[in-house]
Amino acid sequence: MGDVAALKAKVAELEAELTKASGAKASGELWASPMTTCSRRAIAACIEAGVEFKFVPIHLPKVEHKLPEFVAINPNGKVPAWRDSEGFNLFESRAIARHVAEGSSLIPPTAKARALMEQWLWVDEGTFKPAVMPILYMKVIKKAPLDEGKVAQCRTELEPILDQMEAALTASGLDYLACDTFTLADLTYCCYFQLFPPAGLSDLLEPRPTLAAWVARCLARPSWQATLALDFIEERKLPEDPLGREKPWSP
Ligand SMILES: N[C@@H](CCC(=O)N[C@@H](CS)C(=O)NCC(=O)O)C(=O)O
Repeated sequence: MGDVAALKAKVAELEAELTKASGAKASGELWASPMTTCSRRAIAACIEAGVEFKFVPIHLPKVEHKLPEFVAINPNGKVPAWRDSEGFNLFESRAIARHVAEGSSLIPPTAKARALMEQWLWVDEGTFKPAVMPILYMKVIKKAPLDEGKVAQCRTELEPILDQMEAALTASGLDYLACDTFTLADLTYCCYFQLFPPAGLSDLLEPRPTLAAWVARCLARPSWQATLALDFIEERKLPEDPLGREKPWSP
């Protein structure tokens, strides 16, 4: 049994080396607005995976995401979007995160852990996001008129998912959702849990201590903290701006 585990670890190590040696890691431009949940997912994935990327800040209030240059990458006119030097375009934050994560520790080494990662990514898209986003929109992102009935309904939908996460982490005894290291399964939720305090949702973590500890671990990742850092944009002045702007992101 011990031999099998050692062999699997060796296979994973060799696969990682092979990916590295073949230069399979992605590199390209990430067009995104660091203030949005979806963009933050993609930015954090790029940083965590250690890919080489040029950050192209997209100013949503200036409607830069509807410019022809942007729509050429994402016909939906929504951030984030990815383009590489070969003209490969990609949209949808989870697809971008999956692409840049290739060959990094964000993708678990075993088939079962990868399947668990997919499971939690689907839970995110299918149930967590629909339950949490209306609250985040109303209370934090757009500060739209508050519909207390909708908030209550969304909280009711969120609770069983949080219970599932608490139960899964408790049962596995692992630090993270898919395996014992931080993967896309964890990263995908950072953008929501970051906004739990301003959205008045922190009380949902109080009766779920294992989940709360996992949230704290995930949000403390240096990649996540770098994603949140506002001076991130200022530090990355573009020598050549794809949108031809003199000062990208100037207010
Ligand atoms: N499912 C897409 C959603 C993209 C999306 O809705 N982006 C928002 C920001 S989170 C956006 O660009 N909103 C501006 C708009 O719709 O005009 C993804 O994950 O990338």
